[in-house]
Amino acid sequence: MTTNRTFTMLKPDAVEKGHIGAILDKISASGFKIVALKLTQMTTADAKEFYAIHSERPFYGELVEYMTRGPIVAAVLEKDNAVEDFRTLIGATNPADAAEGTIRKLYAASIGENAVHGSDSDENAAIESAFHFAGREMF
Ligand code: IDP
Ligand code: MG
Repeated sequence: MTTNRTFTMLKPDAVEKGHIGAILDKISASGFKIVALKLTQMTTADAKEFYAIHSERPFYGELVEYMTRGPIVAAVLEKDNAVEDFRTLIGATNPADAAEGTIRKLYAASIGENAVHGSDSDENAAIESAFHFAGREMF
């Protein structure tokens, strides 16, 4: 996996509120190329596995419930310095702490329902992309 890619999900709250187009537009306008894209829904087993690193945290059950309650948009994005630049674009986990103009500041309701996911490392970007996409679905 090249190091100029990251993985994102537009989470169920963002999809429910009709923000798919606006968020994808902002991502594109910020210089990211979409190289994989789908509307999908995670099963409970999927969400437990995807967020296994958080299994001991008090919010794990709530997180799995939230992430499985409706469809998400999964995408792989390409740009120089993709992982770090995308984390900057989405803003802090808690939208109350997110910088002005970030996706979470604009579209997230709370620390739990925070509209969007962004990988935290090149290694996790590759793992998370492969979790959601077959090789032939990534361009
Ligand atoms: P990140 O998404 O900014 O990387 P993480 O700490 O990796 O944040 O947490 C993963 C996800 O778990 C968050 O995006 C959010 O949906 C949820 N989460 C994190 N902290 C809390 C919390 O304190 N309460 C409820 N949900 C949380
Ligand atoms: Mg994280």
